[in-house]
Amino acid sequence: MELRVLGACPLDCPDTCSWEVTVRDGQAVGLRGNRDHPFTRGALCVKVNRYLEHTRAADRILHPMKRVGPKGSGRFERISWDEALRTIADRLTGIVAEHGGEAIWPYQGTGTLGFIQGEGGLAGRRFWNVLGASQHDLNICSRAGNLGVTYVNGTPGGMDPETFALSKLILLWGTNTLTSGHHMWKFVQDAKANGAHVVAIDPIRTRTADQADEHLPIRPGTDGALALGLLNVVLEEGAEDREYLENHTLGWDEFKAEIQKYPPSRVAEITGLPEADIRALGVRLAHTRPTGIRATMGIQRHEGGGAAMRAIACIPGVTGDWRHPGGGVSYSTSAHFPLRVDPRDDLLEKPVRTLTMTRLADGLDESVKCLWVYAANPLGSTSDQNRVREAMLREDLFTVVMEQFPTDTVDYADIVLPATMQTEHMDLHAGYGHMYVMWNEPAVEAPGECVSTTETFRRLARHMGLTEPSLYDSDLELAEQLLSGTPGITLERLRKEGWARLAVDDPFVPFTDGFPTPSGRLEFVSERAEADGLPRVAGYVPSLSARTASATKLTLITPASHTFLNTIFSNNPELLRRSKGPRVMINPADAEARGLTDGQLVRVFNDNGEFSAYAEISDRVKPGVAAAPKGHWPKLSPGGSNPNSVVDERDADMGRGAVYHDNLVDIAPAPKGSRPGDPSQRPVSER
Ligand SMILES: Nc1nc2c(c(=O)[nH]1)N[C@H]1C(S)=C(S)[C@@H](COP(=O)(O)OP(=O)(O)OC[C@H]3O[C@@H](n4cnc5c(=O)[nH]c(N)nc54)[C@H](O)[C@@H]3O)O[C@H]1N2
Ligand SMILES: Nc1nc2c(c(=O)[nH]1)N[C@H]1C(S)=C(S)[C@@H](COP(=O)(O)OP(=O)(O)OC[C@H]3O[C@@H](n4cnc5c(=O)[nH]c(N)nc54)[C@H](O)[C@@H]3O)O[C@H]1N2
Ligand code: SF4
Ligand SMILES: [Mo]
Repeated sequence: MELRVLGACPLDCPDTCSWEVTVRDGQAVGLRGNRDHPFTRGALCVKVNRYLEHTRAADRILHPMKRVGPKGSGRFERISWDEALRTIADRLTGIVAEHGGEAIWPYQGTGTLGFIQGEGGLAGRRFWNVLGASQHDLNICSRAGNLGVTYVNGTPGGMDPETFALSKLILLWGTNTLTSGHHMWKFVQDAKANGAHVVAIDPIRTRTADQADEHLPIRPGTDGALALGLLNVVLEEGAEDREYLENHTLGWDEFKAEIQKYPPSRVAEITGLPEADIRALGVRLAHTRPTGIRATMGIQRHEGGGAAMRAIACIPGVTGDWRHPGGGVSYSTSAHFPLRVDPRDDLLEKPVRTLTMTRLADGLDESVKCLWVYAANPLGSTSDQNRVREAMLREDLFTVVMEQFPTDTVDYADIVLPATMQTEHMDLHAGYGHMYVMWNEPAVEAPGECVSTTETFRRLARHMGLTEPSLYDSDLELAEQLLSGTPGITLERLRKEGWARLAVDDPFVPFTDGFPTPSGRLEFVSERAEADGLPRVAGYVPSLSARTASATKLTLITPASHTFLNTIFSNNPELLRRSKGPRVMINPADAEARGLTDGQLVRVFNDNGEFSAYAEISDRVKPGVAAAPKGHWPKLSPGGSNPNSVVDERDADMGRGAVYHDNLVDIAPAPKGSRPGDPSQRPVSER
């Protein structure tokens, strides 16, 4: 018998695609995008087209394991679930008794964005609250930008990406749409068919920039200055929307004074863009309504990244673009979802400390006795890899990793618990690039002894004799709780139809009833920002690379890879092959100055460490900029490290965001005799 089961892609991608699994005799035999979904419209992506293959990969972890070699060696022995849970229960009980619950760091990542199993919500958090564990601030991805936009609009939520079809000018600003969430592209194409002009603003000529009408190769970390420069031209043109400024914004006089400090000539110097191009785009912006700006996470992985998003968010306040469908700024839609997440912080006996995801190397000190990693691969994804590795070697640190695959992080675990994948568990999702609540119905039985996150915590609670009833809520009960705040979207309907649009107008025009800020207006000046120690007026804050003029150092950008999703799929042989291995793109002028040839293995280094990659000499990057995609597993890379070994563990200006695109490096030929990592050395789980 053949069944079609509706589900959703769980990965940390704005599109949260609707998918359809074909199940025959209990086996998943096909996976494809759901043609009925208004945003997905049938296509998945180059990565997730291989998801089923990935669920059956030879290196999938299928059983609980305990470490039998030194930490980091990846040598494990299969154990029973009962032994795993007993060992963990004993260790956690002992740690809580001796050091208190705060000695536990529940380090949850973005492996799945589900509200039941993953980043979005509930899995584990009630359990950790009962134990009094430290809280975990999951700020690795988008926090600085979220805050930057929120100071202005009161929420990070903005345009519905579908409304870009109605824009007449589209700025794709620090976002690589065709790689990092390509479903929005159809709406960009619709706009183009209606005569829209599309501009990509990116230090790299990405595949998105190739498809745009115009590409502005901006100097990294200077976007705030460009935003002010464009508005300077809007003022010169007398095109500011005075009625909107007067009735819907706060602090115009102060912001206007800030804008006047940035004439195009000065902005040209700061950004490295020709003054004529800045002026021309400013004139377009002045006279094209609606202008839609898509600015996503790339911009804010910088020291001044929060401020840059804040300045960009001010643009529609001046142009009045929020009046029009297709006008405004789109960063993320997640804030539009009224899902009711209750991690039950009331279960905490006393307030506990918060440990910060972007600060693993600093935070993993002697005070942490248990590191519990789930849906995360910190050894591939967090900053300052060498220091993280060192911290994870500590003998008295008890490390548990719940995983699907034998990542670098798994190699440091004391106990490994086998995790289910999306076709095997139940979940509920939002999108951060669309407006649909998504349901994922399990399609098949889990292989081996894989267990979902929620069920793992229920089993563990039972082993520890915990009596708090909400620890035992079933996945369906959790789903009901989440949906209790979404009018019109019942669980029954969602399970049947697979997705449901939020109860908002179509086209959706946000802020028609005002802004959820303290003043109810769009805030060019923000008392909240001031209280947080930030400039009162939105403006330009240069990034490290922008304020440190250096003839010898290059700014390294480490953007989304086309073939991986963070570090997921990087062990898939075909996607690894298509990635062409770890690469670093460098401008011909910079390559020549360093004696590098195309395809050569090179070292990229600074004081933090180094990684090896194949040089790709190309004018797609500006002089002074190098680009190495994120996501390669260190142990599958030449030299055993990836770009995060040179990334500083340093805060962005807001929310302690990471600075993945704001590091200074140099590049030199790799020493003779170095060779690519040998995948046969890779530890494989016992099966
Ligand atoms: N294929 C694929 N898709 C993904 C991911 C993936 O790993 N692979 N990751 C997912 C995740 S977790 C996220 S958060 C999103 C992120 O997706 P994006 O928001 O697109 O983020 P990045 O890829 O980090 O950066 C986007 C672009 O910003 C540019 N950029 C860097 N610094 C600057 C700057 O200072 N100014 C300007 N104007 N541009 C700059 C980079 O060159 C890059 O082309 O994508 C998701 N989608
Ligand atoms: N250099 C550089 N580094 C970056 C970035 C960058 O731009 N440049 N981007 C950053 C960004 S935006 C992000 S979001 C972070 C992501 O960093 P992390 O949150 O650490 O995510 P991943 O590296 O994708 O690792 C997720 C792991 O979870 C596992 N997993 C997936 N689903 C499940 C599940 O249901 N249960 C369990 N137990 N495990 C699961 C996967 O197998 C995978 O190994 O990386 C950051 N790192
Ligand atoms: S990674 Fe993004 S584009 Fe690919 S299937 Fe998942 S949600 Fe869709
Ligand atoms: Mo992310």
